[in-house]
Amino acid sequence: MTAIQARAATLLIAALLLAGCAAGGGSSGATTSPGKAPATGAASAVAAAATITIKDFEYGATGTVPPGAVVMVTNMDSAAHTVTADQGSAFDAKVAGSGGTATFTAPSTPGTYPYHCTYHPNMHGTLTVK
Ligand SMILES: [Cu+2]
Repeated sequence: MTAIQARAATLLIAALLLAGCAAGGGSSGATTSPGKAPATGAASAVAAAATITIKDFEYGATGTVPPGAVVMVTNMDSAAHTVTADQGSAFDAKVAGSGGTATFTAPSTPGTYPYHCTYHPNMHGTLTVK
C-alpha cells in the first residue's frame, strides 16, 4: 500500500465514522418527535398533549394521546380526585380540588386504559393511547 492509498483509506474510515455518528443522532431525535400530538399545536415539548377536566364528579373527554404523552388533569370540583389506572400502575395522579392541576405520563404501550377515582369509585374514564 502506498502512502497515498493509506491516507485515502484513513480518510474514508473517518468519513464513515462521522456519517455513523450523524445518522445515530438524527434517528434518536426522530423517534422522540412522533410522540407529540400535532393536533394540539403545542409549541413546547413539555406541553401537555391532552387535558382531562374533572367537573361535577365526572371526567371530561380525554380523547386519544400518543404513547408517553404528558396528560394534564384539571379539577374544577372542591373535592380532590385521582386519575388512577384500573389495572396495574400505568398511571396514578392525585388532583387537589378547586382548580388544582396535576400531570401524568401516558403509558408507552398503545391501548385502552380505563381509570377511576380512588376516592369516588363511581367515577370512571378511559384513556386511549395510540
Ligand atoms: Cu373523585
